[in-house]
Amino acid sequence: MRRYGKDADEDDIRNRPGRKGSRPRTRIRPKHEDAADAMILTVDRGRLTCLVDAGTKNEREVMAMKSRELGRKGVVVGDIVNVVGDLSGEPDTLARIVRVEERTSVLRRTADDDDPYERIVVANAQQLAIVTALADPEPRPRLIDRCLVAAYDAGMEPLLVLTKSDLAPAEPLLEAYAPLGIKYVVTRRDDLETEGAEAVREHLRGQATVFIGHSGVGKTTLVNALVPMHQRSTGIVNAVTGRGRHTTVSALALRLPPPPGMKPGSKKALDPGWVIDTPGFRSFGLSHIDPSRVILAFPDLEAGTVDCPRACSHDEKDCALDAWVADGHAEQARLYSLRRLLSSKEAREGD
Ligand SMILES: Nc1nc2c(ncn2[C@@H]2O[C@H](COP(=O)(O)OP(=O)(O)OP(=O)(O)O)[C@@H](O)[C@H]2O)c(=O)[nH]1
Ligand SMILES: [Mg+2]
Ligand SMILES: [Zn+2]
Repeated sequence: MRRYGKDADEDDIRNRPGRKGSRPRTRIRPKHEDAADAMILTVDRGRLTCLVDAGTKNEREVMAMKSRELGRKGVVVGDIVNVVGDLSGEPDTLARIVRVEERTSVLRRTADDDDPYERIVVANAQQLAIVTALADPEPRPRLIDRCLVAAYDAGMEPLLVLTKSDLAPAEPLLEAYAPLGIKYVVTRRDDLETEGAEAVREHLRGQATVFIGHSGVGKTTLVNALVPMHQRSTGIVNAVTGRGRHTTVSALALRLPPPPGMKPGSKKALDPGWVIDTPGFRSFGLSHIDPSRVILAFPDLEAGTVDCPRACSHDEKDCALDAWVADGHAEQARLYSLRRLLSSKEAREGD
């Protein structure tokens, strides 16, 4: 059963005692008339940083905690919430989150494929930047495939970000992903200090993009270059062990600077886009993926599924896509790519 998503708002819908049957179940809305809308920027052990009055001259960060009435409902980075209480944003104040707005997208992962516990990584983002180093650490195509499946499942647009191009060429990987037609950008650290960052920002304007990927691929390096006024620490060498240690431990949303030549505060500059840095992972569990949602990312193949058996996984003997593609209705390479993604759940991640 899905823990989140469309049905998650049940907390907000209650039967009013004594009125059963006389009225339809309604949402109890203005209980908190002084509530303000806010966006969650980061979550740190029960303390949530909220952006209040976003885009106005009163914009400020307010610390808050979940109120009891939210129950076990999670609040994650990117959530739009209602906050009440001390909204001054002064040091040592704490507001309360009383409501979470319905999410437009939810990026989920589990620790591994058998893990029943879904963790929501980020809510309401439109784009998923899958960050892969071309070397150090070596690219892991299976991991990229899994992240792609997660993006399609979440209804997010994938963007392939290939980092460390000073260490290895991007062409072999790009060739492997060409049939999928995914947007991509290739980066190197030295370039990011000059025009490289703006080239990446062009893919990010006007939407919220989550940066995910294996630890050490350079997500934070990238985000720091994209949002130069905010510097998070990147992989540093641990003085005691002498080994590399990367420091990102929680997701954080940052607003991009306005495009060059655009005055801050001008209307268009209000939504220059958001980037969300996340902690690195070793694996990306996909216990919850629905093949029928993955195929939505392959509109050219969708028509070929009408003759499939019921609940076809599109990766089985009786799947109608083989004959349909053999008849020349779509590119064979597209079907290979779809099958590769669908089987990434079963395959071991190491290859
Ligand atoms: N050679 C090279 N090194 C890079 C490049 N980008 C980042 N690095 C280095 O890679 C290391 C890891 O970078 P981070 O930005 O901390 O990686 P991360 O993906 O945020 O890692 P986690 O927070 O652990 O997930 C750092 O030492 C960076 O300086 C690049 O383009 N080329
Ligand atoms: Mg990091
Ligand atoms: Zn099928």
